Amino acid sequence: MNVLRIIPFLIFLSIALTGYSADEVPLRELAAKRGMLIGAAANMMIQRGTQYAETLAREMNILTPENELKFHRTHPAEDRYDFQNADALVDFAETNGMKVRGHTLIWHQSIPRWMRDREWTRDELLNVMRDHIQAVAGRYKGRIYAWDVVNEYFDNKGEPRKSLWSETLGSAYMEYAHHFALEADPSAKLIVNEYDIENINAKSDGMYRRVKDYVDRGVPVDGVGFQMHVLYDWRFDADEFARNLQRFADLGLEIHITELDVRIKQPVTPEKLKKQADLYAAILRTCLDQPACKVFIMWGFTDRFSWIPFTFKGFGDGLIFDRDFQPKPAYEAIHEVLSR
Ligand code: 9MR
Repeated sequence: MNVLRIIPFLIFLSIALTGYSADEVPLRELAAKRGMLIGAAANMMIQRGTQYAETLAREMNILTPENELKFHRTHPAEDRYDFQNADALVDFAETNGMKVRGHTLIWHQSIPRWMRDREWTRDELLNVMRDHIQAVAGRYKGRIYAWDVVNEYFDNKGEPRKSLWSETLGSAYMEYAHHFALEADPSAKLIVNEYDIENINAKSDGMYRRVKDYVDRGVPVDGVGFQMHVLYDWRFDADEFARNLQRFADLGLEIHITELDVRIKQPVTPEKLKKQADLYAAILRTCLDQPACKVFIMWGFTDRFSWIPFTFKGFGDGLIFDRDFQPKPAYEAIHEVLSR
């Protein structure tokens, strides 16, 4: 038999087996044409999983280290920093022509034991903050597209949340952190990252007042990060979301969707996957319609690795590739929106 004649069959077979057609234009290419960054949170599977690494590099043009830049990981002892894993993720991104979002310099979580085990004076804690930001943001100077300088600063009333940082340094601790970050890496965009601020509510109003005050007083800030950990049957109000984004854009700030996932209550059905896909598409459309919305990042990309099942019992499947790295309806929906 002529070998050439079985080539189409082999191609068909490989598509049938992998489910993925190499002809399909990757998301990152479509996003780039729209002047947008599309990405995912990534973990150390970049070193252990070929399919993991390949899918990430093929589809995304930006990544966020899911955990490896957090305080307790990079700064495990007072006099010791550890950048091994963070370096690997930043190197992986650069090797694959991807940008990196830095997550996160200061957070009320991920405080290492050495900090929790003692009391701090204001001056001491301010020094810890400055040293940490200089060390971490300084190490990656010029290589980080944007930093979530402070993560989850607000409580649900829109006031500064009680934490070691706010209780020792007062609510101005976020300003200090922004000044230190600007000093350490003048080229990184400085972002205030938060959850549950999609709608116009007390929390997003608090965010608005705070960043407007920063803009008015010249405190360095470049944008607002909308995490968006949402439910598949969330009653998404695209108009309200668009109006909310607009008020931040009107301050001259960028908008980053930073941690989107759309969790499904088990069992998963085709109807739920369709709702999930529609929601992904609608959120992306709103972002595309807003010139200030430059970044669309999901909190992972394969259902094989996600924080959701560990945190929300009975929920899962929140991402756009399934556990076997096959595109889900949500992938197709995003692909279609970006192709238009
Ligand atoms: O997905 C992250 C999970 O692996 C970590 O155990 C957890 C605690 O560090 O943080 C998760 O990521 C969170 C992110 O850093 C901030 N916004 C909420 C995310 C989900 O909890």
